[in-house]
Amino acid sequence: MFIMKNGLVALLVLMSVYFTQAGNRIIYTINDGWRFAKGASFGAKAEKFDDALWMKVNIPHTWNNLDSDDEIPGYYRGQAWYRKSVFVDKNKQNKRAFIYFEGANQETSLYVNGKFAGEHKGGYTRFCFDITSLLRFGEKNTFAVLVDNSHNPDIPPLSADFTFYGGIYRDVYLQFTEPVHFSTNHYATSGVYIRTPKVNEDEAVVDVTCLISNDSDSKSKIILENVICDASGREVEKTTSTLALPAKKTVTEVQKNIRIKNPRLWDIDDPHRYMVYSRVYNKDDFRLMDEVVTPVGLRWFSFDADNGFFLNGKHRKLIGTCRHQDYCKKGNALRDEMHVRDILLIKEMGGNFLRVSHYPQDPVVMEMCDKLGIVTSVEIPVVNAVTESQGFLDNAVFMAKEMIHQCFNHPSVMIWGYMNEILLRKPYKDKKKLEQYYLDVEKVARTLESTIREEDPSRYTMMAYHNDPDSYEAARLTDISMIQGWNLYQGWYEPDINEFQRLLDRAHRTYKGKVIMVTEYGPGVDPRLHSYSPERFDFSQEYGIDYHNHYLNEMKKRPFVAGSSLWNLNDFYSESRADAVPHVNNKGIVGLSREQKDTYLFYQASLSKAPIIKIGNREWKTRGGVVNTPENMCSQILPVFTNMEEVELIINGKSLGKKKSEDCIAKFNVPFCNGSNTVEAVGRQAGIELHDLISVDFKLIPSDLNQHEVSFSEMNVMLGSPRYFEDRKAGAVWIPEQEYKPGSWGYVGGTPYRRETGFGTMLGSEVDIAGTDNNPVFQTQRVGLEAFRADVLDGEYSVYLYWAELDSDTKKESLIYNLGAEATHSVAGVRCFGVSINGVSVLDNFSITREYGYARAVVKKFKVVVTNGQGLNIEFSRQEGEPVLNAIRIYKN
Ligand code: GCB
Ligand code: CA
Repeated sequence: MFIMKNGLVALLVLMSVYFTQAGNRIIYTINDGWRFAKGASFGAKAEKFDDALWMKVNIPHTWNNLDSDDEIPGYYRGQAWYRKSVFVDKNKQNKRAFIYFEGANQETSLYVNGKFAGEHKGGYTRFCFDITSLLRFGEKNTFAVLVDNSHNPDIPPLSADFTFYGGIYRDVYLQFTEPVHFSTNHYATSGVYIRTPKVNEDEAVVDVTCLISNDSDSKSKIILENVICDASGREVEKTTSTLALPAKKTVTEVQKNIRIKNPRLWDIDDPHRYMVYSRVYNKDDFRLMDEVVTPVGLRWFSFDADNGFFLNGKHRKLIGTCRHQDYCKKGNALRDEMHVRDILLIKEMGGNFLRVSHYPQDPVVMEMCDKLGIVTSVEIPVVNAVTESQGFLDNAVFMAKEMIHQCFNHPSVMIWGYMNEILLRKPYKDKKKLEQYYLDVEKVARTLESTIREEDPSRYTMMAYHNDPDSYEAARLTDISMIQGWNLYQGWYEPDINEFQRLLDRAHRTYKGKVIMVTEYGPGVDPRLHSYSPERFDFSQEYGIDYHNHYLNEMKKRPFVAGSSLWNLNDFYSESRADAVPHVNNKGIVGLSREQKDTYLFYQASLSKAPIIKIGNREWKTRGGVVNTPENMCSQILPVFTNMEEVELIINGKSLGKKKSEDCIAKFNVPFCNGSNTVEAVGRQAGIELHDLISVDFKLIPSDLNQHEVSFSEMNVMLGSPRYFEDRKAGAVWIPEQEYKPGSWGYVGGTPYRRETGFGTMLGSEVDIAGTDNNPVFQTQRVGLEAFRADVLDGEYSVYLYWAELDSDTKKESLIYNLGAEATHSVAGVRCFGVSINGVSVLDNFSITREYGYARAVVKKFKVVVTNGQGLNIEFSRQEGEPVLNAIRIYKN
């Protein structure tokens, strides 16, 4: 029929249909509808097994995503099983069949129809098994997968500040090919590797290495073709060679010196990707047997110890983030789209660098970095410590090889990393043993370094240290990698923020010839916390800005700092952490659900080339404060983040005038009224006008409780605290304490609770408070207070008193992730006190620990009738130790 109309076209159409069916590999995910059960399940690998009562899950899946919600310390680390019946149709009968796991943490064994198919160690790299001989075609097949995330001393990481989620948490695929195909058994890559030994503006030289397997019983003659196309799909170069493939053998063929004239380079601002179509044809009938497509970016780059990073001959300061594969309530089991969004966030922020930390991540992450022009470093998860065993070394080396081969073709990758803060956990105090341990760490480092350089001499190597240069020198680790990465937290874990730049200068002076990057820096920021007197470790958004502003400025001043990756793009779970949000590391510039903190907006304004204007505090939607203007409003500072010179701010239709921005921040004193407020920022520059608009629900709390302009309905006050806290689940506003004055409200007597740390005393506590998701309400306290008074009008009130004992009964608790420094908690002893409200004793001989123990949230609600203009007077009487109060809520009924 076709031939009658147009013979040639019809023939082409028929041929291409035939080719796609016969030649192209078939690959699809089998993510959905697995049966899952935790625990060692006897017989679960068998073909016939009753899993009908098992939970149904979809991959990506982890069994630890909700473990941080409960109070039970730790998370499930052990075995679990996944089972699924998979129908494979008859058409695939004569093909080779493979299964790919993009990642499963951390030891995996697969059984197909009851038979062992393969196993893999390590949680962050891809693996593939040939299952051809185990499959039944035209029938259902049983896949049973055993995954185990138990601690294994031979598999990195041993310990780290993140949760080692167990599960098949990345995509699983089935793949079918002809018996002659690009190899699948070389570190589970596509079997095609692309090198660009020479690239400049005039010419690029490309070498394509192809591994081709002949799984059939007879020898085969093939034509290998590599076609390079530009981004528009136009063919640029093409090479072919004829090969003889012996039966049951894999052959490596390198097509060398493919020249591209005037190449369009891969660059940060123009990340142009060529595509290489590698094809295998049957020599006899020109039938397409297999095809693989690989991106190639043509670029050259170098790092210089004094002048930093150069891409395609141009100096570029690398500025970006680290990232964990982690999301609110999902753990590490993220869908592709979620990974993609994260990389977009970096690009939209103006970032040009991603430290893929602390392990290789989903393939789409790397693909996005290629597409968006984000330079990357990728590393294996050798973190905190090593095991002195051959097994550990072998696994680490294997992981490095997997990483290199699996990420090899990504133009964005320019650095391979392999150790992070490896001396953070020193297993020995004994000097001799420690020296022996150092020798072993050094051996692991040197072996990894030489492995990486051998596998890929085209890129740089990097190791990341924490601020303990003496130890790294003692272990002879400072000279091994080509780049030194420094993870620096001065002004966070350590008190003096200015130490940061001194340490940088010291490193530059001391380690001559070494390229220096700041691989981590960052403060904890709980997006719900604000403070107008920000200080270290208060987790406020405002301290976050001060810290990042300081670091960014100091790095910009130093050309020898080749680049930086702030810690971290996103908040992430770390089971053993106790911070403002329990089990969560809050150093993200976006939250667990990707809400943008002020720190993100600050970077966006600082790094973006296009004009940008963003009102800060935009996630602080329910805001509050005490009346402090003659017009009965509350004036609070509001930052606007912008790279425009001048901003005008308009509140509820009234202009507050213009302000110049400094370090991309313009701060306004904004008078908020009770209820809903609209805030608009306007930037004008060179003919453009940009607007940003937010709305704020403001809860005004009167200072003078006897006036009628602003009536009192409720107040939530955190004692011993200068912070503001938004309880997002209740839409409630918590405000700082103030001292009582007649006619108003506040505390009488006492001092804010401070804790001892290795670096002096700090406000509040950082222990996790059990029984609440509002840690900050309980983590500060007023010690030795005599009373809390509020001169409210007559009426009925609910008074809620909030307590948590912050003094533990054990003297010393080493913080888990304070980079070595030790913190102490003072001993509570016996604390007993009485509480009376308006002269009536409501609690006597009250001991928090006797009834509730240490660090548990306690809220007691009292109904109180206020008459005769007496107001509220809550008095605390000392019985043993000092009385305390953590917070108070007064609510008019
Ligand atoms: C570090 C670690 C990182 C931690 C971070 C922190 O130096 O490399 O894994 O999460 O500090 O927040 O303490
Ligand atoms: Ca994926």
